[in-house]
Amino acid sequence: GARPFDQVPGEWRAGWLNLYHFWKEGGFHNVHNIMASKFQRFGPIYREKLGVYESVNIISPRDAATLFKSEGMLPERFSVPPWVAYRDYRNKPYGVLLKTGEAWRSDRLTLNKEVLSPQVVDSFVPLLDQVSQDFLRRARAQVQQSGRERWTADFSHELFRFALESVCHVLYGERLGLLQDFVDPEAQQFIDAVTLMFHTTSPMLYVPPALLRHLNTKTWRDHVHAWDAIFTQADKCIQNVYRDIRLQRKSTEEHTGILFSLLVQDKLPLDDIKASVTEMMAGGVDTTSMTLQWAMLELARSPGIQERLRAEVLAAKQEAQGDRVKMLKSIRLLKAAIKETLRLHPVAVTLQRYTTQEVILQDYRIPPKTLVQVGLYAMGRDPEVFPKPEQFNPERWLVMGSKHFKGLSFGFGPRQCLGRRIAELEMQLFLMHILENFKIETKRAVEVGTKFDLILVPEKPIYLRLRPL
Ligand code: HEM
Ligand code: 2DC
Repeated sequence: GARPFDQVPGEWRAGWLNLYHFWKEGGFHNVHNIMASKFQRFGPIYREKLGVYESVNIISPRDAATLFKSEGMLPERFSVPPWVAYRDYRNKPYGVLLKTGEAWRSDRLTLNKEVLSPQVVDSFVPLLDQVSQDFLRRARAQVQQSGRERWTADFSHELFRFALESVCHVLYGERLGLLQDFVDPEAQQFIDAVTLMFHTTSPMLYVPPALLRHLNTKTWRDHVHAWDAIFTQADKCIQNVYRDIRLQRKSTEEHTGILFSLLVQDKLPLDDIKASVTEMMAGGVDTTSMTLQWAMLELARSPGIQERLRAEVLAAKQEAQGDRVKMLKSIRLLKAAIKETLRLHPVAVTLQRYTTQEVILQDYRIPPKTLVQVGLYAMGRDPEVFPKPEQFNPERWLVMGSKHFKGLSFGFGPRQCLGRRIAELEMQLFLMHILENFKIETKRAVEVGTKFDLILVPEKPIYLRLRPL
């Protein structure tokens, strides 16, 4: 029979002491590297306890498969304590991100139809395409202004605005105008609030929700302010659409957008719609923008790969005669390049599930209700899983023998990323347009490390250059 749970390697007896060591190692910004070195030290499975939170950590695609195949109908991940604490503190309803059980499932099924299903995602293409076109216009204007036939910058702020504009266009069917010269200060505040919200989450990640309020630290107060700003701004956007419907300012044909469909369908109570739409608006800023930034850095460092992607995009364009929906069906290598970017630079350091039954991982018996984490960052850089992991090589996704549970950047199963299709389309369209029009360049030698700020982000600014073809 399999080995008992108690024999899983690791240091899991002294939770608070571990948390202290973790903190001393600069753990709050270094979770990804600490995990990778624990897999080095303990092997492909280890047990850990930080504060009151115990977990089992795994790295192999086979174990991930075992975990996800046993997750059942109502999968649950680690609920980020400060996020729960904020909602309880302000008496706000949870959206799908934090709901559990049947309540999660019924909201999620309704949302899936409007956000994730193949029938609706094609209708996002023109909305997202417009935003990419505006980014191009802006890039051309910047090139003009520079007088030097190029635009050199740290693109993170541009990409934050691009990402928020994109997600709002599909959510609300309306433009915010974030790619114009004048940017609404409230929209900029929203962007800053999301970054602050993530940044203040990580130091409180292993503190139980009830304790956070009572400790009332500066980090907690900043966190509350950040969420307040997020909810206030999202509420304004939601109210606008809601008012248009009540006043019948827009007809059903004319109006597009996820929120509109959810409101007219009337399947979810308004408060639940609001909660999940707010989560999507906030979830749509740092995730895709940081991934695009990493993607451009990787392409700038590999001019040969960039040329091959450009050739693919230009051929697709010719064949589809500019029809973007058609083009999106023949850009295999570009899609692989996005997967490859997320392998090296995942947004989520881990995926997590609570087991609902006993599972066997690495021949250990893991009891029900255990938090199991898949070390996504560590897996992406494990030479056993991805030969020569340090090489950015999109083609590996096209030739790999078995991709079984290796492409997990958006999670897995019914609890996977709700924004996945929006994110993928948004990133594909953006990169298509950039590759059609610009060369992406950088100083060849730059190495940029990773920092954990709840999501994984570049540890320092990335300077890139766009040069018209
Ligand atoms: C959940 C990754 C963009 C909204 C998740 C999860 C991951 C993830 C790994 C957890 C999945 C799991 O536990 O199996 C990413 C990546 C993105 C991205 C890599 C872009 C590069 C977005 C966008 C939105 C969004 C654009 C909003 C439109 C959400 C929501 C959940 C989620 C609401 C929770 C879903 C639930 O619990 O039912 N994402 N995400 N994400 N994401 Fe994303
Ligand atoms: C952070 O140990 C590290 O997509 C923790 O768009 C485990 C953990 C749990 C949930 C993960 C989180 C990590 C990283 C950020 C994720 C989140 C689930 C959804 C969220 C991956 C790995 C994210 C960024 C959402 C955020 C939506 C929010 C702004 C409303």
